[in-house]
Amino acid sequence: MDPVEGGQRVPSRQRPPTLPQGLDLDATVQFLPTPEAKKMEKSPAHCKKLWIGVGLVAAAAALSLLTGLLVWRLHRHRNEAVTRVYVGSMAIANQPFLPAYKDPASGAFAKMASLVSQQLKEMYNTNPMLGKHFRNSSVDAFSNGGDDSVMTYYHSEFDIAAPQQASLDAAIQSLQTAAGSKRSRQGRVQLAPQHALDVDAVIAQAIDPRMTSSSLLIKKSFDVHVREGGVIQSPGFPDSSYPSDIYLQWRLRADAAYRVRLDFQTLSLEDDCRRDFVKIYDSLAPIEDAAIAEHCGSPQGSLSFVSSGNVMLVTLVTNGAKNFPGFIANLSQISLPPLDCGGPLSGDVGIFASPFFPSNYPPRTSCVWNIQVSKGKLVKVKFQKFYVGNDSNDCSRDYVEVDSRRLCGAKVGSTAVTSSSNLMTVKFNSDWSYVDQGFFATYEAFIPSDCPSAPNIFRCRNARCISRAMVCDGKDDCADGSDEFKCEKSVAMTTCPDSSFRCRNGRCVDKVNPECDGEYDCEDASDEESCQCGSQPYRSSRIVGGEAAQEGECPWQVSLRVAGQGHACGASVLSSRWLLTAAHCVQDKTLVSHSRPDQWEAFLGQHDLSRTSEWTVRRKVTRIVAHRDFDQLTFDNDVALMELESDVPLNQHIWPICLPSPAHGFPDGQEAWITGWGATREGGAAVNIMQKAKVHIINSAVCNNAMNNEVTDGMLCAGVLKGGVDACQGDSGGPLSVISPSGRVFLAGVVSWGNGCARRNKPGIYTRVTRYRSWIKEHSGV
Ligand code: 4AZ
Repeated sequence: MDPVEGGQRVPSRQRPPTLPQGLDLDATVQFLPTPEAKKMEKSPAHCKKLWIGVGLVAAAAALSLLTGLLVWRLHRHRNEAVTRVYVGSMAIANQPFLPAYKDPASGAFAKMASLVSQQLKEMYNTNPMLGKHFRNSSVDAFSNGGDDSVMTYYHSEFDIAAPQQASLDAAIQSLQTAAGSKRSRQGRVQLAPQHALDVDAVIAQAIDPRMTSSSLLIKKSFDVHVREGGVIQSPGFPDSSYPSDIYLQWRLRADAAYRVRLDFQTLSLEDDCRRDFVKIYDSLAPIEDAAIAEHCGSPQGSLSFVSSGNVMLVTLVTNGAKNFPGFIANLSQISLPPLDCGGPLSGDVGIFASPFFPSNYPPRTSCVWNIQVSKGKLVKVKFQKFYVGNDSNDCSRDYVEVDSRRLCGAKVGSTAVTSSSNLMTVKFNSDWSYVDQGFFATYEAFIPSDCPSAPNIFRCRNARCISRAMVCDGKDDCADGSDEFKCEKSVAMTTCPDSSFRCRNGRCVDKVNPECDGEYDCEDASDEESCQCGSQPYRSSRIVGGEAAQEGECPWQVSLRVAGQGHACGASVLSSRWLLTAAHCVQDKTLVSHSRPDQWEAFLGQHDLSRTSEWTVRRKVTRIVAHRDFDQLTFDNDVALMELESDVPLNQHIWPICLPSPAHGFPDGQEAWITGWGATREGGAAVNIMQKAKVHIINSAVCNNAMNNEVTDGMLCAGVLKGGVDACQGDSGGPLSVISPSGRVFLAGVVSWGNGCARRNKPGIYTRVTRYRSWIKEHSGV
């Protein structure tokens, strides 16, 4: 049986009996005997007395019957039997793993499954509580446990009166501890010698009740080997929303001595985890202790998971129909050793990170780093990023331990710890359940100094003590530069070549587009900051020559409307407060003052302009900052910011696009997207349904040739030179976006101008956003 068909429910053979016919509350008031009624008709005085007497008796009878019935019902309800399902795993030490065990339809599977079921029954019979209430067991899967052992995944059902569930849970728990450790095997029961299974590491736990809801109509399991890679996806992805009321599970296996790696490209479900969720387990059974992640909505942060062994289970549960795209995830296997984790660290500076950072660390992992710096110096470790499980007092689950002091939870900003000698031991530990992104740390040696600990004293890196007033005064008072190192002024003086990214600490990174690419390229992690942007929950494969976008595909696209005129321009969401548009959209016209904020309204989360949906947010505009050097003739510096009256909630349908750093490159020929509600042909009208079209970045020299040298350094050309695809009237101010290799969407341009629409050899001209990155920061803080 499929494991999800069990669950906590009333078993059909033990339904409470229906009440005897007529024995309900209405029936009880008709119990007056008919002969007495006839007597009452003969004598009116006598009759009245009789009526009162009979009425009292009847009322008393009805009351006692009602009370009795309620007590009976309560009692029955309390003792109603429910079926409780436990899922579990156990290792069988004396059996080799046969490849046929991977196929639930094979004879070998059936034979082994039958032995395991018998073994389970015997085990339950050793405990009176379990033996009495046990109904049946079923084996769901096997995996290679290594060293001539087979890992078995099963579920067992018990029928029990509702009030006794806790005792049953306790009995199951005791079984787990008795048989679950190699040291104590007193709970282990052997079958007849020829069938004896050497059972160990028994785990059994109640299943997540959301997985056994009776409303789940479709229940399916898929067995996938990840050796050759591949993908798994929710049904219908990306063309249609996933169906409702389903339970699907993917049992993922890697070769022995390999781990399973799962990387979600897209994960977008309903926001309410009680209804729809994806849950991932470090096991082939949905054992709660082995749950390493649960997600609903459009989660941010790392969506890469690595198993501790060679199996992983991905489950999808959906309830009730709503329009969300679902997920797609890449599969791969990675060899178990060598795990890049722990070891000696020498030298006076260095970096280290939790395994697979910035992907989530695997469960059941421990690493130890021994840092040794030069004699006479101390060690300072700075955790630049720290996301290690939940914060708790004792940090007993996932933690980092520095010289016996435990750290856990999420730390905002960098956290520093120092040693009391030139040695420092850093341990990392993850337990079986719920993983996290982990940490990224730098360490450095420093010379201890005996500067008085006073707020007006600054300790230089070389241990000199200087007055704090001398810090950042433009003079190297420490004689090692450390008093001038982190000053805004000195950082501002650091310039990097055009193509290289400047970290906040002033270092230049010579890597193509390092910002928000998931790798830490700056020691201060500034290249991976402010990266809550550019994720496209509904990505699928009029603008002129385009097609209708999917609802939610461009959550940064905004419709700007002028009071009384409807849609006028597009814009992009930069944050919950700020939009970016074109300066030419906000210039005063003869009849309308487009430069006045009160003339505008912004519509966010929209798809069809003819109607608002539950995702639409409408906001007044309080401030417009148009570039002061916007040139009405040349359209140079065609960029403007709009501040919204109040913050908009960010969600799957309203989300900021990533702003590229000044050094971000959008090479010639690169694919880019234009979106909006503008005209679908030159001279045509705006449309209701958001359109999208694919164009390419066009070389500036080629473009200038085609556009009479009217293209400035602040402009970027994109289009299709043979014509037919272009932005058009009404698209102005909207985004020209580029999807980076990591999947994030960056704003390359703002729709600005063109020679007509979609004409041959007349590309569209866009404001080059990289040129205005610092202007945006200066005026909006984004
Ligand atoms: C406009 O009028 C407009 N073909 C926008 C883009 C282009 C032309 C006109 C580019 O809003």
